[in-house]
Amino acid sequence: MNDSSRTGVLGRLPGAWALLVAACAGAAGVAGSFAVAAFTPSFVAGPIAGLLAREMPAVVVRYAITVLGDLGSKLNIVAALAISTAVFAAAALVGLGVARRTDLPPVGPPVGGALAAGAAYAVTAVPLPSAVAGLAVGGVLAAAAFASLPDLETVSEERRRVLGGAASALAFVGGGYLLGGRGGFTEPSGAGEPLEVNSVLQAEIDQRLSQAEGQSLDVEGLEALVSEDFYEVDINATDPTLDAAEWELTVTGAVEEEVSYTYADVREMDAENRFVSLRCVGERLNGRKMDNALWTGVPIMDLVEPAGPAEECCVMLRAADDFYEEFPLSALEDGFLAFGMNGETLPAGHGYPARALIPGHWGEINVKWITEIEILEEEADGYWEERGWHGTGPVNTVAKLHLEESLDDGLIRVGGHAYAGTRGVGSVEVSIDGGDTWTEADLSEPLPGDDVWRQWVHTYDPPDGEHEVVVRAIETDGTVQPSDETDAFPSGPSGWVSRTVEP
Ligand SMILES: Nc1nc2c(c(=O)[nH]1)N[C@H]1C(S)=C(S)[C@@H](COP(=O)(O)O)O[C@H]1N2
Ligand SMILES: [Mo]
Repeated sequence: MNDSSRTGVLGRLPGAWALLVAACAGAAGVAGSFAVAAFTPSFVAGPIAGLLAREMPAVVVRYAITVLGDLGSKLNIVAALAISTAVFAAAALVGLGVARRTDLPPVGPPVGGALAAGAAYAVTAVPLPSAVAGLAVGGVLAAAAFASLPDLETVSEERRRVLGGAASALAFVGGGYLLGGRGGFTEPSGAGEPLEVNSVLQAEIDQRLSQAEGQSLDVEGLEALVSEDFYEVDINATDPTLDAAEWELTVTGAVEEEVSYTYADVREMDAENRFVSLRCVGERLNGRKMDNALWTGVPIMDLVEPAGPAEECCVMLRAADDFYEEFPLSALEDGFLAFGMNGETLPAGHGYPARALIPGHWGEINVKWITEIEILEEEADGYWEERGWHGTGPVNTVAKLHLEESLDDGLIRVGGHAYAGTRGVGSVEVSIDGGDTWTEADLSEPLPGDDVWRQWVHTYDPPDGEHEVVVRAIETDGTVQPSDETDAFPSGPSGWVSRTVEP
């Protein structure tokens, strides 16, 4: 590299080319962070996405949840990726600028890289992925410099720099995507692995899972009684990565004496298996945020009672992701602390190493990654209640319609799932004339437990032309689910699901 080309490398870079090189460096920095951290809170975009979701005005978040749904959380992640890229690109631009001003091209890559690493560390507080992000930013700047060597003469100098930057960024992004997609260099966490329990409990898990399989209606396209793909709702884009060996759950607040439990303590207690269904208050009426699993864990009061809780009011559950929800102590009394899901340790996304399950209540108080049970003497607002929601009470009853198919003989089959919390689903009724007349649907046999959904199907001979299919659940005590339709905000969706069917 001779002296004049070195000065040319970073010294006289025109604005547009510099921006392109910086953008490449920014993308490479994000890829570098992802390569090491994968999609965890150590990935630079993770905390930024969380910050965006937390600090965004409640009305924007509500719009994202109720109108955009899953698209909302995708946009949140895209925005966080864009911000991370921009921050790294800014670091790269400073590097390029310093190189130009000082007329010392070799300082560009280290300056840009160090700034990027510093920014990543400021966001994540994790050294290794931040350092790799910085190396990637510096690497692209260096590649841009290298590509401007005079032996690549057929292309103009600036274009060579951008090509060099882009080629190296592509390598970083590709490599980062592959490595990060495989979990990066994060330690295996123990989440979602076979649950080691005693043989009695294991036999019951096997028996209940096969019972659920056997009782699931044999209808293709209808999700089984144990969900294959259990929905996830989180305040953050990334799941906290907790180490069970270091995890502790503490009972605090209005108690005679604070008590803490390690994971080993919990695993030594008498455990049970329970089917519990969950439904999110923010979902659409006929949405997909309702599922069922077989959970293994301990009654939550077995952990709370030794602390001597005051008996008056309520409880705040707090979690490692800074989520917190408050509800009456009476609801906690039926609560469960789960460490297993369908025969495995909890998957990271469902609260590893442990979560609360509060039967019959909206999903949000089923706190994942739980770390603290605080007994309160006065009511307080939880995370979502501070944002205007009323999602701490019992779920609304619903019968969803997700399956609609024409059978060979001209008949039509509709089906779905019905859930009524601890009130239980007694029957499901279907109308094919917009609600004038009703017929009872076929139901799956009830699974053991008092908070479990049921499947329903109904096959009928359709009238000519378009008709309105309506479905409603009847609770075990005969109460017909209310027909009035309400939005998810603030107290959860309610109403009869209907669909126009054309034979
Ligand atoms: N720690 C923590 N717990 C949480 C949440 C969260 O964001 N953080 N989301 C809640 C909400 S809104 C719902 S609907 C349920 C969903 O549980 P799942 O993700 O296992 O389906 O978890 C609840 N528990
Ligand atoms: Mo939720």
